[in-house]
Amino acid sequence: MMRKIRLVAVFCLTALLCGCVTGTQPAVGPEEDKLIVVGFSQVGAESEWRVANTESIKSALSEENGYVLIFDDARQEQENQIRAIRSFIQQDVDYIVFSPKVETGWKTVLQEARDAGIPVIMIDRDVEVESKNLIRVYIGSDFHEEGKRAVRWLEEHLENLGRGDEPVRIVHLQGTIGSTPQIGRTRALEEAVERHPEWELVAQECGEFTRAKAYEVMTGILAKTKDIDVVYCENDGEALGAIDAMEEAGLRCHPEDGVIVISFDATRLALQYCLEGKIALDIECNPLQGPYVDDVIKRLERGEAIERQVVVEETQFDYLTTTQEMIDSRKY
Ligand code: GYE
Repeated sequence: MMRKIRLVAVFCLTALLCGCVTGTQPAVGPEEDKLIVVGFSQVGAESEWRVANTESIKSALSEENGYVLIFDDARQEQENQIRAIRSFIQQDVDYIVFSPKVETGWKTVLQEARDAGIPVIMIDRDVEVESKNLIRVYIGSDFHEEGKRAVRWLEEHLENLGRGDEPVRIVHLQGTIGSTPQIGRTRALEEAVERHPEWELVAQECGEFTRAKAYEVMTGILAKTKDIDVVYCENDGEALGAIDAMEEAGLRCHPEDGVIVISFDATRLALQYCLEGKIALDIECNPLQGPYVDDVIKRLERGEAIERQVVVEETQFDYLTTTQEMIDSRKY
């Protein structure tokens, strides 16, 4: 049984060392000599964002910080995630951390974790409402709010250009269909299109959160029309792929006299595009969730009350405010 692995050697050594200094005091308290075992099921490695997210979790849940981390990369397959979670349950880990590919289809396996008494911490993406009572806490972004911020910026930008009442032809590249970021970011755009009779969705297709798929999809869209004002991409990989396709087709991407490209994540490479004006706006989506997970677990270990949702801090960057210093200081 892996639960609460005892570090006997460390305990003895520390006891010995501290014993020399303090004499009669017990060297290590009963709670201080055990590592917390965490099983982490990551959805895949589809984007720069995802890679940064994985690194953040791995470095926060390190052995020096008191953890044993069992990592599993599901390579975008829900089946693999379910299998990994079952194996974590079998190994009787202390906590399960996971980022689900989509919101649906988790009820049975989450119930199994609940029956085994293992708290589940969701990161990045959430599960559908009916499974929410089976998870302890969700750490991530408010994706609908991210989308609303993008739309507000676009409204103001068009106003500033004096194009507030003109027709706006929008191409929408969506992320993995059914994932929380896709649902929230899509909803915000669709609500805005409803509000603005002059806005038209000329295409809405899935770019799977990858540069390659977005390039392919955008190339197909451009074969049908090049009359495009805005491309709303649900992550940076998609924005880069869409820009590749547009430039190849002879279109200029620029917020003032070209196609206005909107993106999410704010990775270093995409911000470089923002600095050049190829991306007009990049809404930050913070992948550095490791410290949040560590904090939540430590608080649960101390028996403290935890809120159901922990929203990570985020900002946004546009072509006018992004600087090289900001890009250089990015961690991802
Ligand atoms: O925006 C994208 C990644 O779930 C928030 O997934 C995450 C999204 C992120 O592949 O780059």
